[in-house]
Amino acid sequence: MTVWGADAVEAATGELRISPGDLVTPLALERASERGVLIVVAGDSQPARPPAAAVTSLPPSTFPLAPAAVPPPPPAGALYRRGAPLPRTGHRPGQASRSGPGRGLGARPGGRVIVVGAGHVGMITAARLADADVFDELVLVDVVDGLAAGIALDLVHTAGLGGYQTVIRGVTGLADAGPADFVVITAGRARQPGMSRSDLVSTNAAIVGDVAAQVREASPSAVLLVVTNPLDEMTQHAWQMSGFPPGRVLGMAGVLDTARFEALAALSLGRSPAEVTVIALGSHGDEMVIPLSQARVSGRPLTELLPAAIVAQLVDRARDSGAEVVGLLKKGSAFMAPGTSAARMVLAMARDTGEVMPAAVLADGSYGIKGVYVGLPARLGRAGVREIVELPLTEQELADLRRAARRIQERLAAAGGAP
Ligand code: 2OP
Repeated sequence: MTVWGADAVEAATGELRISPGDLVTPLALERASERGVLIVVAGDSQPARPPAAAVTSLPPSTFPLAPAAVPPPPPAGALYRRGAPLPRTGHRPGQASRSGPGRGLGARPGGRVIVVGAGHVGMITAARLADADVFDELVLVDVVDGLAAGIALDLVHTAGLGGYQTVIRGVTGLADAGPADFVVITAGRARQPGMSRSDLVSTNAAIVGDVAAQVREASPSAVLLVVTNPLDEMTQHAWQMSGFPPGRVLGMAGVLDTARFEALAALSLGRSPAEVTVIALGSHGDEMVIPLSQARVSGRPLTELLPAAIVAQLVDRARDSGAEVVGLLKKGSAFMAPGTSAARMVLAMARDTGEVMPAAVLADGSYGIKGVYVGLPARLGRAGVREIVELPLTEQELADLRRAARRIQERLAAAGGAP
């Protein structure tokens, strides 16, 4: 059986010939429909144009498994296309696969992933990626002598228990890591009690800027995922310093904020987080926007199931969850959910799933926002951000989102454009 992806449709002229039993991915169907490419099953006398409905009616297990070692270029004009449908089956914005990272999809795209920064977040990101066993090689990088190597060795010892074959190394510099398909930047100072994420701006800008410039040289084709705080500003800075196209630089925060809200709402409802569907947008901080118009519990509006005052408390608590963990730990910040969220995004991209996740992306005019990195729904694929997806938000939610973008822009300007 062959899995036909969007790249095959892009390469096809007029028609794409497949064999009975082959699988055509939802994105491929969508592109075929857009490009007017006929999908012809050998032996079929009646070649058919793919029905638009088929794009959303396939189960998630039919999503592309990214067999290509080299990521296909994004289809011209498709990046950041607006108004594309959200996936209707199986996965939800920001929601981890219920079968766990790396399980159940059968995908092993291979390649190399680098995690820069072997602190707590980097360590958990690496552990989740190792567990998923989808990469040929995982390299941890940290300037502290022995730290990355020590954690890498610890993970190597875990391979038999975790059942993974990924080769794992730890080095002190990006130059020793080799070129990668994905680079996750977790390096930087973490918050201490009493600090806001913005207090970290100058310290972390120097670190992130330096790493992004090195990635440009060492991994010129990589997708760069930024995790370092303040997230939105650091992602914009990494984009500028890398010189990469914006679709290949994105930030992880919305997946984490979404997971937190879903967990807290599930506790309030006495339900499973799997039943709660939310997407956290805006900034990773005070201007986080949780559009309640989109919030569902097993398909029912969340606002019908909980009193408004409780929902408001949940939003506040989700927004302040990072600080709540910092306050409890007294030293350092959260790492379990942040590391798991980062790994979740990398795995979605590596497997080219086409999932829509909240991510810090360069706004392209969608939602009336342009030219600044802010949390928006993004369809992710092997080459990074395929498109920004526009959801039908209320006027107030739109206003809140635009305010978040303005505040990020103001902070960037205060920090001197590039912080
Ligand atoms: C958090 O919210 C570390 O920013 C991260 O916990």
